[in-house]
Amino acid sequence: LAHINPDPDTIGCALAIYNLLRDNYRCEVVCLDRDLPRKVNFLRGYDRIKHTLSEKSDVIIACDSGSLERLGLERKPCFLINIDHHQTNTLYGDINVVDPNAPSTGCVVYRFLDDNGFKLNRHSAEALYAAIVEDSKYFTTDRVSQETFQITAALCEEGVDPSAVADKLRRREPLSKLRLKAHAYSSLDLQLDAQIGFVTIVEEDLKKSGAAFNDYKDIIEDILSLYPVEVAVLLIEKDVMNLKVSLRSKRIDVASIALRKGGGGHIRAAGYEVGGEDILSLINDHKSMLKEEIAEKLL
Ligand SMILES: [Mn+2]
Repeated sequence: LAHINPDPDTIGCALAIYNLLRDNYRCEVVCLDRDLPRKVNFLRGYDRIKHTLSEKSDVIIACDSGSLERLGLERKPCFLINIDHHQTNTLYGDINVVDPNAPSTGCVVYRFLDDNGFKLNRHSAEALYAAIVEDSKYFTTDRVSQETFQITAALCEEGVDPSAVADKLRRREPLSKLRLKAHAYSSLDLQLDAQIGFVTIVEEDLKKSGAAFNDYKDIIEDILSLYPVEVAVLLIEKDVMNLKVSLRSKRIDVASIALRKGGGGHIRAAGYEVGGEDILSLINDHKSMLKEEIAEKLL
């Protein structure tokens, strides 16, 4: 089971496990969100992802989700194995395999399978490789270690072709996504001597560019790439009267900020969602609130 608002890490992990079990067990791969990340559609089993949980499930293996809610579940429907790497994981499983030091849940899944004597096939290895390179931003995040390379080397031994996978992940983008980036960049609002960079995407930007909601994802990294920016904040209108806020930081803890607002995540990458009456005032309120909270931490 992958989490809602799915990314390549959660889908890659779910498909890796599915591809390993499908021949010998009755199993299915599920994501309760229909908006899947297209860039991983080359992974085996992607076209088999279901959007409802079978009521007859005996075991759920949850991948890359910090909470039951993020899976799209209100309560635990059956025995559940929680495999994750979020700092804010609520340990909601009957078995919890959680390592907040892992750069990707793909690494946690790899170790879990390896420790339990499973031999990976090429399709599982490719799915884990995609999960790891995407979540570690191609080996550039702070939790990347020697072990990350050992794991990816082991995946290559199973037949993964790194440049072929990278081409599929990074060079099949739709024009609409580039147009959405242009809209987003033009909204850039630098605050506190350009230590904070805010970008805003409203429904109209999505419509004008023809982009899908999911296409916003790389934009925030580009803002964080600016030299003086310490914290990048992306505010995006999600559904009607709903605002999704993503936070990325070079050094300060943004997970605590997101957690206080009902969200969660990692120290340097976190987010939350809020509802409200008027999207523009919601955006302005959260910008000034976040500016204050971030300013305190930047001291
Ligand atoms: Mn992840």
